[in-house]
Amino acid sequence: MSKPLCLAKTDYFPSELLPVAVADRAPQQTFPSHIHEFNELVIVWRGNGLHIMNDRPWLITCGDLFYIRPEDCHSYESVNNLVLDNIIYCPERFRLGVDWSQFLPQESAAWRVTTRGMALARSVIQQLTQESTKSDRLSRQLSEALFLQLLMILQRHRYAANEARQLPEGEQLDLLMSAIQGQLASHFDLAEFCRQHQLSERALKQLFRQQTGMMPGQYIRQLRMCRAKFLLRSTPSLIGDVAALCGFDDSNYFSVVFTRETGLTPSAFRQQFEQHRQRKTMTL
Ligand code: RM4
Ligand code: NI
Repeated sequence: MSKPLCLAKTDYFPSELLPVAVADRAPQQTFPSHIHEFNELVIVWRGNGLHIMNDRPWLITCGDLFYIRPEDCHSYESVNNLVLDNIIYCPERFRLGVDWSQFLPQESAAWRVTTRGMALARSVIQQLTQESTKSDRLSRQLSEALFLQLLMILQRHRYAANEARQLPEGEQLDLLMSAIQGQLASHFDLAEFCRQHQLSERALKQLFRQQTGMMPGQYIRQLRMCRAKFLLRSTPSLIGDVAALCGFDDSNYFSVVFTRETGLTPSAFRQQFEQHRQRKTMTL
């Protein structure tokens, strides 16, 4: 096999003094196999494409992160609106007394970054983009410091692409809450939710109870009742439709549950407000 293309520092860094540069690719076109005279971090923002690294193919999309050493050989194929940033750097140009090996994985590896991590990285990269074009001493130091900050953020918010990610507890709850809210009109299956997100159902229920003082099932029932009360009061929808919007297929069963919870049947509940409204308009 012929030797792969090697990208030269002089072609990609505006000056010999600069330790870091941001090469944004919006879009990243297909690009032939190459190695580099420098190191490279690849952060994928949007779109998708096939990234081949050391003969291994990766289907990449937003949130993917690669740490690429000079000798790693990679290419981009069959790209589709792929948008990424290459943060390229030359360790021998670093001047801050930092043990960089702490912040760079030893093996070249593929990672995923959480949405929060991506947002934090984006803002540091924006600053770095500005700073890294200037070659005075302070700008070089600031670029190096920003690069260090970026590495730390990535380290904190990344997880190995091939491992199931254990969400932090706060995020587990956020995910559960938004799934519940989004599915009030249909049946919410906690066991299925836990399977999908590789969470332990028992631990999640316990966490939920600790944080809310309720069990998930109770919470869902109460949310449904709140929605039902609101709809009965503020819309002319038929009771059967209100039932369906609150996740009850059977409107008789809805009435039973509603009456048990509130002490009034759905229509009696609605009537309360109608009488109230009528009285109000009469006195006007
Ligand atoms: C290319 C491609 C390469 C990168 C250079 C700097 O478009 O992304 O991987 O090494 O830019
Ligand atoms: Ni490259």
